[in-house]
Formats: sequence, structure tokens, C-alpha cells
Amino acid sequence: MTVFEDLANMIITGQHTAAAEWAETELSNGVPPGEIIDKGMIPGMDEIGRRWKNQEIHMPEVLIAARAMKSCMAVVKPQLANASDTSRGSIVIGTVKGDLHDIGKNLVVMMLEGAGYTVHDLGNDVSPEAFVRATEEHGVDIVAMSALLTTTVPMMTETIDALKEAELRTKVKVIVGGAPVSDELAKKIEADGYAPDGASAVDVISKLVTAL
Ligand code: B1M
Repeated sequence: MTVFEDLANMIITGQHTAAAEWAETELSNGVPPGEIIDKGMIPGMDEIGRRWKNQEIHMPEVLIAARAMKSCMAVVKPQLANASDTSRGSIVIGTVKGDLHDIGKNLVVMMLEGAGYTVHDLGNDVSPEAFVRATEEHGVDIVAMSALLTTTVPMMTETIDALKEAELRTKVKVIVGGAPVSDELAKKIEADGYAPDGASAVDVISKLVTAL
């Protein structure tokens, strides 16, 4: 078993304190934070997704795994943060209204902050009106939306419509992501970009910011 499998198992079994301590130790041993996320944390959560889909586990197991993921993120996040004071651009991000899934969105936030962007994270269950308010308030370049449920994907369209209504759509670029989202869907709802994961979100956003 590799060391990363140890961490994945701690996530799967919901050992939040052990997972956070593991991350702390390995960061101090020089393991890059990106490797901890990609080789330990995400595979652990992917396995939880597989077991839940196959009805091998129930909601409490999912929740304790999510808690372990968050404890680990709290340790890894400061190490990903870019030391530079110069922002590459500003982003408002949230999981759309009706959707409480925020683990993937939080990983995307970590990657963006690590790449030097200023991120205003609105959390989960974010209404179109709240996206509009934050876009106006912070004068951002990018509006980024996450959705994990097929039933909440239409909220992305509603949010884009709300941005149009507020005459903000031409001033910002919109990027969407999350498991039920695809490049095709992004084009259909007239978003400017789609990313399947945090690293690609950084690439897509960097192209969109350059095009502004
Ligand atoms: Co829910 N859930 N869940 N869940 N959950 C899924 C999504 C589901 C696929 C499970 C299943 O049935 N197989 C299913 C959705 C089915 C569908 O609509 N197609 C589902 C369901 C049905 C539900 C409930 C309705 C269950 C119920 O109550 N009966 C309910 C809904 C609650 C609500 O939101 N209103 C619910 C609840 C929950 C919990 C609260 C228990 C918990 C969420 C905890 C939390 O997030 N704080 C939970 C979890 C953990 C999951 C699974 C198991 C794991 C999701 C996750 O965190 N993955 C999930 C099954 C699965 O995904 N296999 C499932 C790990 C994470 C790193 O990946 O979120 O995909 P992901 O993020 C990735 C990419 O998608 C991408 O980058 C991330 C990093 O690589 N990405 C972006 C995400 N956002 C992006 C934005 C971008 C770019 C990339 O740009 C803006």
C-alpha cells in the first residue's frame, strides 16, 4: 500500500483527525500539496462516490468522509496559497441554488487561489440574485458556478439570465463545472467555458481573463 492509499483510506473511513495529521506530516516531509489532493484526497472521495452509487454505504458514511475531506483541505489550503500579492484576476464562485455539494467547488477554489486569483467564495445553495449582487459588489472578471445534481443544472441558466437582466453578462466571463456538466452543456447554456477539474479551471480562466 502506498502512503497516498493510507490517506485515501482515512478519507473513506472518515478519520478526520488522522487525515489532517497525515497531511501535516507529509507536507512537512516535502510532499507537494497538489499530490496530496490528487493522489490521496480525490481517490478517497471517488471511492466513497462509487460505494454510495452501488448502495454499499449510507448517508452517514458519506458525511463523515466529507468531514475528513474538509479537515484535510484546511491543512493543505494554506500551502497552496500563492505568496504573490498581485492578483491575476478576480472571481466570484459558488455552488448553485438548491445544491449543497461543495467539496469539489472548494477544491477548485484552492487551485484558483493557489494560482494567484482573488476568489470570492459564496459557498453553496447560492441564488442567482446572490451571484448578481456579488458580481456587482466585487466588480469581478469571472463568475464561476458549480453543480453536482442534474436537477440543479438549470440554475446555471437562471443565473446567466439574471446576469443578463442586470446588464452584467457582457462585463464578465462565465465558467461552469461539476459532475453533470459538460463542454456541450456549457455551450448550450451560453457559458464561456467549462472545466472538468480544478487544474483545468485555472487554465480555462487564465484564457478567459486574457480575452477580456
Ligand atoms: Co450527493 N449526490 N446528494 N451528497 N454526492 C452525488 C452528486 C450523486 C452523483 C450520488 C449518486 O447518486 N451516485 C447524486 C446526484 C445524482 C444526479 O443528480 N445525477 C447525489 C444525490 C442524489 C444527493 C442527494 C439528493 C441525496 C439525497 O438526499 N437523497 C442529496 C442532495 C442534497 C442537495 O445538494 N440539495 C445529496 C447530499 C450529499 C451530501 C450532503 C451527503 C454530500 C455532500 C457533502 C458536501 O459536498 N459538503 C454528498 C456527496 C459527498 C456526494 C458524492 C458521494 C461525492 C461528491 C464529491 O464530493 N465528490 C457524489 C457521488 C459522486 O460524485 N460520485 C454525490 C468529490 C469531488 C472532489 O468531486 O464534486 O465532482 P466533484 O468536483 C470535481 C469536479 O466535478 C470539478 O472539480 C472537482 C475537483 O476535481 N468541479 C468543477 C466541481 N465544480 C466545479 C466548478 C468548476 C470547474 C470544475 O468551475 C466553476
